[in-house]
Amino acid sequence: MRIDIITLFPEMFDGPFKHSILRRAQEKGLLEIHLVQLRDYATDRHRTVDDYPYGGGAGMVLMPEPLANCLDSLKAQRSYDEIVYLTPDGERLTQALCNRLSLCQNLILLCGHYKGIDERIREHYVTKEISIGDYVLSGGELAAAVLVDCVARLIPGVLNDEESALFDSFQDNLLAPPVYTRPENFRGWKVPEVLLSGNHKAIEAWRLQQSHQRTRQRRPDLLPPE
Ligand code: 6GU
Repeated sequence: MRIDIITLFPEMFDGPFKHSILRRAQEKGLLEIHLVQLRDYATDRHRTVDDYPYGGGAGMVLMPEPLANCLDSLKAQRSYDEIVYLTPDGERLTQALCNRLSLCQNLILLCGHYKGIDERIREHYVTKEISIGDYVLSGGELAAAVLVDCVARLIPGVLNDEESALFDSFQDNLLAPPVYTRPENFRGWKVPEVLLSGNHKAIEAWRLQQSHQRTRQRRPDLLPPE
């Protein structure tokens, strides 16, 4: 998968993609991330990318021309499955949406800032608008990093068997069960007996029961209506 991230702050991505699973995905050639500096597509000598909103009000708006030039340039080089705009008024990012996005070959992630981007770019270029939750970030960059992480680990070949996403929280609308490692007795706090039993059927049943109990207690909204 190739992901082009359009941003005014490419340095914000210096950390998140250089470690662990995302790093390995890139080293294996399964994921290619390109950071595109929007300012390079400005057309005046001050390299201006934002302007005051028509009708007044606080904050600046990203101008349509640099955005359109940038998007045209990318679209001329390859075709994209989706042009995603990260915005708090978008569709909520869920595991189901991540699963769908992980099947894409080429994605553009467009990070807004200030009061957002000119509406005409949303109407004429953007194919999907995504929010990562009901709170407001200063810009789309952190949301884009979250999306890349969630999607990349679902690309076939990125996770090994031990890391398999099949048992993650949300993969079947259930929260994951608790996990334990050595020692068996830590400060008198014991690991549940069944996990030491070697009885794989009993362990599976316990994990499923714990998943249901956790989901009922913490996220009843995930369960089907009774
Ligand atoms: Cl995608 N962008 C911003 N600025 N804030 C957010 C968000 C996105 N998702 C949740 N809050």
